[in-house]
Amino acid sequence: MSNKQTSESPAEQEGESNKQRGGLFSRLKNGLAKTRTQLAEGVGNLLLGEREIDDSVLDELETALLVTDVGVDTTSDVMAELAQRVRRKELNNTRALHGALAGLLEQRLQPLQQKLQTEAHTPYVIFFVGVNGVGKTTTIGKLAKQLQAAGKSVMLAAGDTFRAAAVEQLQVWGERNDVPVVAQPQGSDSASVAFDALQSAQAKGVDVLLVDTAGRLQDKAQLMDELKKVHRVVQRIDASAPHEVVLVIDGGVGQNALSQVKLFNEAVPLSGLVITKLDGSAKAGVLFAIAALPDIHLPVYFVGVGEKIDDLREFEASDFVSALLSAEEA
Ligand SMILES: Nc1nc2c(ncn2[C@@H]2O[C@H](COP(=O)(O)OP(=O)(O)OP(=O)(O)O)[C@@H](O)[C@H]2O)c(=O)[nH]1
Ligand SMILES: [Mg+2]
Repeated sequence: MSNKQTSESPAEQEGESNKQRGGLFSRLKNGLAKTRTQLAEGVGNLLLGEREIDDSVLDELETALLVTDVGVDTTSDVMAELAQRVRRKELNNTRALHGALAGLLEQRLQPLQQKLQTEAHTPYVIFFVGVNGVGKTTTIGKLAKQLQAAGKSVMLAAGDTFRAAAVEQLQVWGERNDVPVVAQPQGSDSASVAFDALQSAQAKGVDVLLVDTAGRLQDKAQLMDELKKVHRVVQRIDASAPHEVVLVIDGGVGQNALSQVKLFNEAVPLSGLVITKLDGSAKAGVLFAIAALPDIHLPVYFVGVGEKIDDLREFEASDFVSALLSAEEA
């Protein structure tokens, strides 16, 4: 399955968007530098030079993949496939091995690549959930701009009524994008904010309602209870809502992301993911672990590659693997 877009925009526009793509690509690449360096160190010159493949090359590659948090299962699957191809003489040197590795990794991430579509309902209600500090509020701010640029009207709901300054933080993003923010004072009922917001969004014919939620309450059980309540209350107005529940994950947390996926998915059924901070010291391998989850299949709608408003991009498996495996230069 490929979601490659065929662009029909005029050459000039395309040049502009390629330039932007280039900038984001290099940021992604820089962000993945740590993971990439681990890979490169582990496999010597595998990613750069061309030499014969022997057992030590394969051993080094296996260790390198494990170090980058790709996960035991993915690593052993990938290594078994590569070893078989080497035995069949299909891969004759490290350059060919590199290409085969890229292909196998991309194949695993391809199912995660899906676009967020907001046309099926009006208003299209999207909850953003996740532990504190992962980038929920920032992602909402960035996404509001992208949706507007795509011609959609947007409203924000300040559902994090727990943390001091959370409402103000969302209001700042609202002002920056010139979109309405529905809010109540700190300490109010989060479900009541979401309820008000959905009513208002319906009345105004808003296309997309982005609902911010708390990352921390007194304890985890309370946080999950609150999410369930917001979910329930919103359904009183629109039984089909929320249309998406997006879990935001900090790309630096490694395997811990898996327990966050499971934990939140038990409280409110998730429909997609955003992986933030891939410009930082991301443990990029965790995407493979997410892709390999046996019972939960979630698309990665976006990746965050910085704190600024334009630092959000759609996840593309091939770009991601290229950034991961590309050589140090350039
Ligand atoms: N470098 C980098 N920083 C990010 C990214 N996304 C968010 N941040 C930063 O991470 C910090 C936390 O972001 P928030 O959006 O406040 O996170 P949150 O999930 O809303 O946090 P709580 O409201 O406390 O639950 C802020 O300093 C953001 O600027 C990203 O993609 N890259
Ligand atoms: Mg927040």
